[in-house]
Amino acid sequence: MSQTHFDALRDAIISLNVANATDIATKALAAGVIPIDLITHGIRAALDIIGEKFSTGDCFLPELMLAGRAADAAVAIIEPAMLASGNTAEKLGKVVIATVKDDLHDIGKNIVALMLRSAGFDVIDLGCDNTKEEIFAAAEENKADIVGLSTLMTTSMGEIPEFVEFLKSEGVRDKYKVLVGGAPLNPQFAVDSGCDGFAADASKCVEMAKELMGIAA
Ligand code: B12
Repeated sequence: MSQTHFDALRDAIISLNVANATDIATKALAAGVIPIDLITHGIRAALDIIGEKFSTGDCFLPELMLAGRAADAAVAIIEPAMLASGNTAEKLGKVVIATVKDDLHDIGKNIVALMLRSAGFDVIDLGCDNTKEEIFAAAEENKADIVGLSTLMTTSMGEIPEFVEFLKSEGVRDKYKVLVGGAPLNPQFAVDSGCDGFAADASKCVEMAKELMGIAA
């Protein structure tokens, strides 16, 4: 049953149809589809297909932008349902989250921020294209427990080990847990970069953030 909604949302985004994407997201929620499943199996599935088409030259930047817009519109519909289903009373810890320098991809990072908020974390979202100095300043200012870093581009991955090195040079490496994610990353990259954790999606990010805070699942 849910599969029909996932497929419809995926197809609306692939067809770059913002109105259909929001309409289908609204109807799916009304039919009782679980919000995060709609994001994973509808929105992320669609963007993976568009990304593949882009890399094979079967679609171009305008299509990428329109697909991103349709995905954002669907996430905006799903967001209140996710927050409503969450445990927002108890604060589990403070997370400063950011997409790294030179990277403008934020759809996945926004979903991660949303899931963390809905799980009960306080989240300060710095948006895209943040230097390590900006991220560090925000972590200090907000007394963060966890710094979440996102990147979707191989060309920006190097910002992550650089951030960890920067923490070391400031003598505060152990003050923060560094949790990373984004399509080109993997657990080994996180280990090699000196991070504390990697998560492949928003649900796993919540599990990992709880683990880093010493909270039992
Ligand atoms: C949509 C999109 C865009 C949109 C972004 C809109 C936006 N507001 O984000 C626009 C059109 C702006 C764009 C631009 C570009 N893009 Co683009 N884009 C994509 C696309 C199709 C989808 C990304 C996405 O949103 N996925 C859906 C979300 C839900 O998934 P996600 O981001 O992976 O996030 C999940 C997990 O990774 C994880 N996660 C994410 N962040 C974090 C953080 C933490 C802390 C944790 C724990 C977990 C976590 O949880 C998330 C939720 O489950 C990808 C292809 C792809 N399959 O990823 C290409 C892709 C990333 N883009 C690519 C490219 C090349 C570009 C451009 C350079 C194109 C150009 N010629 O200009 C520019 C770069 C601009 C820049 N400087 O950043 C390449 C990157 C290749 C590479 N070398 O790495 C990709 C892979 C396409 C491809 N196959 O070639 N893009």
